[in-house]
Amino acid sequence: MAMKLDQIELREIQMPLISFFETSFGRTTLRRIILVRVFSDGIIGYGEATSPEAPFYNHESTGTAWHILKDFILSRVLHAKLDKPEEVAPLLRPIRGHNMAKAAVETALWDLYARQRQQPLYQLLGGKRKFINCGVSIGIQDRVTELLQKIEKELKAGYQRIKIKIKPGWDLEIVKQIRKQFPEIVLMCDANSAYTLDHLDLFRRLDEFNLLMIEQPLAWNDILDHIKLQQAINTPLCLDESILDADDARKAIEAGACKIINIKLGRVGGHTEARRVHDVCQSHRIPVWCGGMLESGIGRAQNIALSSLENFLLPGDVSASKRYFKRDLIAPEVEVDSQGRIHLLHEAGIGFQPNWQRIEEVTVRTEVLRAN
Ligand code: OSB
Ligand code: MG
Repeated sequence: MAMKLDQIELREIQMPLISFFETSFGRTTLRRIILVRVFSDGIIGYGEATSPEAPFYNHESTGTAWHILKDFILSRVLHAKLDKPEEVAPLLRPIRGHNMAKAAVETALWDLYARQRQQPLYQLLGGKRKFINCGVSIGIQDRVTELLQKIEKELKAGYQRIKIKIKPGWDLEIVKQIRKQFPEIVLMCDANSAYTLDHLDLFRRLDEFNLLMIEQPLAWNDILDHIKLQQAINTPLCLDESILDADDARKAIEAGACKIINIKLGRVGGHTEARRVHDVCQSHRIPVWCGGMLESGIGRAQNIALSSLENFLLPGDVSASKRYFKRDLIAPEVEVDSQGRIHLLHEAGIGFQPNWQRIEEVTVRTEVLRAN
């Protein structure tokens, strides 16, 4: 059995963010992240549950992911006879939803599989890129002057695209001020479902500001109203929260609900489904980009591998470790070059080595399940 597991370990780590990250659904200051390790014959694979601390982005949280992993996922995976990581998603299909919990194990098994073969994960996934193009996501600030300063700093660092978070009361006027100071930059905004069709007039006015796209303006589980909104404006809509698998992507595209899709490993349940979403989009000529969930280095490295696929045609939200944490959990830390690019590493698996001493320091609880 290619992937006979000896042991699976869950670990909750806690790391403060360098500065708070605020979206339309709230402010994050401390990340509570679950790391997964899968052990097979001396080789270890690493994954991360990207669930946020509270269920305000989707229904998942650090607590629910821990529960679903510990009580339902670990034993199923530990006792399954798996040959390939593609078999993990079908094995976990009876568990409804909880894609972020599932993806933590699924991506760890992809890392393990790649390390067993001594091949970079990105190559096993079919990625061809030598580097990935990076943008940044900048949260809601207390004052617009602070936002303008942050944008300036990220542009100087080389990032290729600026995304700002919007919510009612922090939208049109903010975009206006950004455009006044930075008329030409590649700019987009992400609403995290803060609006309804009652705000149609606002979106018509945003149309004048040459935004690359507007991400998830309407409800987290909606397709129909996004179709209506996309018909009413020129700016491309991008779906994030609403797309949970390749079939959702196909339906949204066929219906005209969006022109771009954000792919997140956690939201779709891992690499196998992420690649399916990528392929469906590619066959419809819909560009994709890789979203982020304020990941530690482990999840960040997984995102980099995914982003190497061909149809990741737009800069993603995968950026340098130092934007989030004083010290990351991997060596080397993720860095971006002066042109806003992250270069793929050629080591086996996710390419980065976990910094074990650092991981121990930030661990707050551990759960281990052993075979026999
Ligand atoms: O919607 O893309 C989002 C962070 C937390 C929850 C949702 C989102 C985000 C981001 C940050 O935009 C992306 C990142 O830099 O990791
Ligand atoms: Mg988003």
